[in-house]
Amino acid sequence: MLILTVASYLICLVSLLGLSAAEAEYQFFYSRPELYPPVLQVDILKEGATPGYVFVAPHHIERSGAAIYDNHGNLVWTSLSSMGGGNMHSFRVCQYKGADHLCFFRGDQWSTFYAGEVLIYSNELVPVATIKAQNGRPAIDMHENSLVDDGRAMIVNIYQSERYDLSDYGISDGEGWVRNGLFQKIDVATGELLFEWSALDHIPPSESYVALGSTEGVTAGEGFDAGGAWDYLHLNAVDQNADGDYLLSCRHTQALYKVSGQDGRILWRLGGKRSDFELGDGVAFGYQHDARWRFSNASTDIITLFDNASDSFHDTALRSAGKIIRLDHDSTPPRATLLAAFEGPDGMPHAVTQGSVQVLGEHAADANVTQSNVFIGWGQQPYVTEHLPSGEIVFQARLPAAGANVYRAYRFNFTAHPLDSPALYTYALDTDAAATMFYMSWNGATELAQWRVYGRQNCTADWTDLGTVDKEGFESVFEAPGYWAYGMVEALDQAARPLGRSATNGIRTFVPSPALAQSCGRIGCRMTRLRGAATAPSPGEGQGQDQDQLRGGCPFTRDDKTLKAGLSVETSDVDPRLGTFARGGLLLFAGLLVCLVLTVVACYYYDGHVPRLLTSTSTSTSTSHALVPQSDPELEPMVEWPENQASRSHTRLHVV
Ligand SMILES: *[C@@H]1O[C@H](CO)[C@@H](O)[C@H](O)[C@H]1NC(C)=O
Ligand SMILES: *[C@@H]1O[C@H](CO)[C@@H](O)[C@H](O)[C@H]1NC(C)=O
Ligand SMILES: *[C@@H]1O[C@H](CO)[C@@H](O)[C@H](O)[C@H]1NC(C)=O
Ligand SMILES: *[C@@H]1O[C@H](CO)[C@@H](O)[C@H](O)[C@H]1NC(C)=O
Ligand SMILES: CC(=O)N[C@H]1CO[C@H](CO)[C@@H](O)[C@@H]1O
Repeated sequence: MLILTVASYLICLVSLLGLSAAEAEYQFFYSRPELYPPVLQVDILKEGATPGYVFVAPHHIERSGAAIYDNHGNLVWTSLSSMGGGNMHSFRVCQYKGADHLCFFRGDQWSTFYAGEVLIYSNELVPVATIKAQNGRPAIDMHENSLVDDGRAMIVNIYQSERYDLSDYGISDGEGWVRNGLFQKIDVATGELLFEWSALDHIPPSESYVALGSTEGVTAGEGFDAGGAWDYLHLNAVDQNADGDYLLSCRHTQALYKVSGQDGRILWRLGGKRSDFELGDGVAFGYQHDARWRFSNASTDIITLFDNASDSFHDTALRSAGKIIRLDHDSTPPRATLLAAFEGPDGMPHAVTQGSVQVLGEHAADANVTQSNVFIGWGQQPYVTEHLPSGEIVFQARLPAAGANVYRAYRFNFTAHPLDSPALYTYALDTDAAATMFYMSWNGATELAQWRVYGRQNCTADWTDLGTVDKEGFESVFEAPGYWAYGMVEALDQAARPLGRSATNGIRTFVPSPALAQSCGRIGCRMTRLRGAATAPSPGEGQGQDQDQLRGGCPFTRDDKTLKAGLSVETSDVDPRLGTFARGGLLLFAGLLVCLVLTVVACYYYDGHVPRLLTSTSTSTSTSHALVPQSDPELEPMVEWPENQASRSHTRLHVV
């Protein structure tokens, strides 16, 4: 017996060691089990990092969507709640109607481009504007969307397959096809098209470095049909300056172009086969992204771009980099000079596709831009970094979810007042229980600082104030002494002003039956799949009817607004310090519960059933741009992912 016990504890220890090596990819919340968002792992946070949230929209993962995290990796908001998931890109704060809004692209992927629309959300986290392509063009592509003209107009890009005479390139027994790059400037309020530009009118296919039918630059296309049109240009960024001219980045010609806002003429080319500039040391770039104007006067432009690879910047190691480049138009010939280059984390592979460069702080748009911190998204490598002007990394985080890509990443401050309400889950082991557990969260509520917790024994009783607990991460936990049949929580801001409440009829506390209780502890019940009991029993006809019990929730009543200033409550004599004390106990108990579960799993292992828990946790999903539309994870049958949860059951450890 003793040997068995010792053995099981040893197994437990070994399992724990193995598990701590495996990284959590997704996180589980008791109050919002349907969210299951990806983890943002923060590896470096040093003095000098700019306050503000991290905005990312990871894609090519099981739970793609837009998300906001804080500097410690705590989830602040995920789209998986209100608008679902799917492919979203360039998720960021934008200035619309003079106030902070959220802007992002949403759509489906086809080959190397997308078809979708651009959405603007208010700080109540609801949609207020949708931008669609105009002028009979195909749907908007994901590569660019930016608000200009004080938020009145949006620049978007479009990929359009067009017939093109490719006989010079070897296609003469039928029509040839080229993928054109267009951009439009659209009035947000009216949808009116203000400006349109089409690359095939100005940039010939001969400027391309990505030969027809080759696989350079991901995929070039064969040129035989509309679907396989030659992606000779790959327009991936459009920026507008104060004069109303445009800066374009074209990945497959490896060049930037200045385009006249008057007549669409190309005013100059930087890089590529026909550069108008002499390139100084380290300027040369290739397959670049996110080109932006930072400062301009009559003689000078300062621009930033994300260079996936520089052939000349570094002699020993070819690495992706964010670059700040100065263009001197008055020198002869015009000159491009590298002012700064920011390299990614040590050991990070090249970011072959995607990527972004954001300049932070007061010098972001003046001639002293090189005195600024720079925030970089590493595209195909799911890293984000913030650099001091010296290049030193003061913030570094990554998304461990298998397959994660982030097209563009940003840092912003943002204040949101979500239109929805806080979520709550309450649990007690039995109705004589020593404690009732409260798990609460409010997706996107940036002003939330504290929770006030209420309980009652029946639907007509007054709510009893059980105490308050500080917000901790996305989901907070409160352990109330005694059994409470119904729970409710109220969100409070820094000044203890009420912001909103969970369901005002109360959440019925989950109490396991005596049979189920054997698999439960003080803080909750064991996850069935963790035990390996994967085959569902088939109950006979009518079985269970005698034991069935309805949950018995209180009828919904509309929230009485007059109560907003304060609830009519009884006060309990609960010692508020119990909360902290209880959390310590909670951790200890969680550890023991985990050990117990692991022991059980280990027993299965020795039985010859190799449970997923002990096998590799890197369940890989598609990692590169697929050639088919990406399915929307939100439409996958929900029964699918708890299974995946089991294969990543270590994520459960993350939350307790
Ligand atoms: C433009 O700005 C640069 C950088 O500050 C400065 O050196 C140059 O003199 C300015 N040129 C004009 C024409 O103002
Ligand atoms: C840029 O920095 C220089 C030297 O520190 C300073 O004299 C100048 O005023 C700064 N310009 C701006 C626009 O901040
Ligand atoms: C966020 O606000 C703080 C305080 O005002 C400021 O120091 C910081 O630069 C802001 N962060 C960003 C990304 O703008
Ligand atoms: C509801 O609870 C209150 C306070 O605990 C109690 O006084 C009252 O009798 C209960 N009502 C019913 C119908 O059980
Ligand atoms: C160093 C590096 O990663 N270079 C890559 C940049 O992107 C092009 C196109 O995908 C690749 O061919 C390079 O190898």
